[in-house]
Amino acid sequence: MTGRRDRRIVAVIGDGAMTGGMAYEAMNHAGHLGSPITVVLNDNGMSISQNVGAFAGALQKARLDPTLTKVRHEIERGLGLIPGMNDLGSSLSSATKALFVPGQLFEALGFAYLGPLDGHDIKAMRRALEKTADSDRPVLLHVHTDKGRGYGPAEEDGEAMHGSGPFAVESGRAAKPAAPGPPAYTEVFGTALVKEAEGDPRVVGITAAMLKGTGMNHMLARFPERTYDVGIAEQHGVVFAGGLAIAGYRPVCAIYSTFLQRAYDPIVHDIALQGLPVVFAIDRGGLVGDDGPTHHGVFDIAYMRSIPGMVVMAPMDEAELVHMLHTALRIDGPSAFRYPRGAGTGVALPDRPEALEVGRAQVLEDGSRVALVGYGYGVQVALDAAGIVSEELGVRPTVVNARFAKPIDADLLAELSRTHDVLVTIEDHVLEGGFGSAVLEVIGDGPARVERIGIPDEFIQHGRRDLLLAGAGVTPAAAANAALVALGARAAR
Ligand SMILES: Cc1ncc(C[n+]2csc(CCOP(=O)(O)OP(=O)(O)O)c2C)c(N)n1
Repeated sequence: MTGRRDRRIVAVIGDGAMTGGMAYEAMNHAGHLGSPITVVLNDNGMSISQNVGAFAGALQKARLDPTLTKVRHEIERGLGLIPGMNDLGSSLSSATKALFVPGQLFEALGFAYLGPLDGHDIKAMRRALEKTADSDRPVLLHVHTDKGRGYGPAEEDGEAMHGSGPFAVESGRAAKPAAPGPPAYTEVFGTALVKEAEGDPRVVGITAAMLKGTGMNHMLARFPERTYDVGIAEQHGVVFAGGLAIAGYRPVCAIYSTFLQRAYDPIVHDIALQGLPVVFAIDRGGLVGDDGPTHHGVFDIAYMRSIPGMVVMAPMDEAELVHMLHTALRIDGPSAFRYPRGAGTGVALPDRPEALEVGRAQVLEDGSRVALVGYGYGVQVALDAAGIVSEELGVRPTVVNARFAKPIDADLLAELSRTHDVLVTIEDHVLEGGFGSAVLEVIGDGPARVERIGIPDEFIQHGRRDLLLAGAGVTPAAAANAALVALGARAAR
């Protein structure tokens, strides 16, 4: 027999995480295998915001039920007396079990259910964990905790403190008050969506447990009946959007780039294959900074543009984000636009959104020899790189806002390739399969030479966004250098 069998596996899951389907897939499997695993359900009633869903509702009811509190105390006392969890299962009368619906669900999945216990009672927790260690079958230990327990400001506002920047310990307030500046892309999206929804009753918003994070809180405040938080269930959220689209709605799914990865299959099968007009507002496209490798959104161009019929775009600034949402809602099929974390560029927002011509790039500066073609955030890099190139070369380069990765503006790219010596693509996305790859597919054979600026084929760690971008070589200096070296105007370093 290989593998270690002398250890008991303990998995800890939050009640928020329990809204994701994979939790049930795993429990269904463990219950079938009968594996002696302990699952600790850390139930604090909170996801990032208040937890949502029918199951969360049942947990909440259990939390408030005084009879249950009494039963819980009896269970805790009983724990000291009963040698194995198997016995415990049968020692609870069916009437007691019926009091607790979530418990029944776990029992049906093959788990012995134990709880709810006070997760802050260390002694009771130790006893419970020791007891479950003796059991020869799966056990679910349900514990109640308070989010932020032990630290006043976090107890008061668990949501705000879920993921915080540096703060003053005494007050819990941000160490540095937010500097006034341009609004975040997320906020611009949230308010633009409300405006679109005001003009079109078919528009509905969907978020997966990220109401504030995606700006969908604006939609919830204005149109609660047209806003859906599906929980940490991106896969379901996308299929749900498909259903709404079939029913004649115009669903807008606002999901972070990294979290949308787990909905890839429904995007392909349930949306694109059906040609449904679902809009994917992909927030946190690019490197996100401090949240690190799990949260960088650097694969979405590749995974979206490989899908037939998908329109894939990225705005160069927050004003264009407003236009792209408007454009997406007018496309008779699936579409997506990605935008970065953080503040916009500070441009004025349009009074009236316009529908962009699908598949058309925008020439921002008409120059020669070098064409800097940016996609999304890459356009800002291209604009700055243009200054460096023109200073060193004495010639103004062309700067293009690509807008679309799919359908890509093949006509313009072919013309740029004919009329320039070097074309540099710039994106904050992995080079493999990204925007630059799309350009190579169209004009890889020349005549212009194509250089690509983007994130290398490795996982990027956490850190300040500007430092990470510099480390990855997605900077004006790197883009200008690529152009100048390719032209022979600078020696390769
Ligand atoms: C797939 C996915 N979707 C959304 C998020 C964002 N997210 C991070 S923590 C969190 C809430 C988790 O709540 P819970 O599991 O109850 O843990 P708690 O923080 O309350 O202990 C969410 C929605 C994520 N990390 N992953």
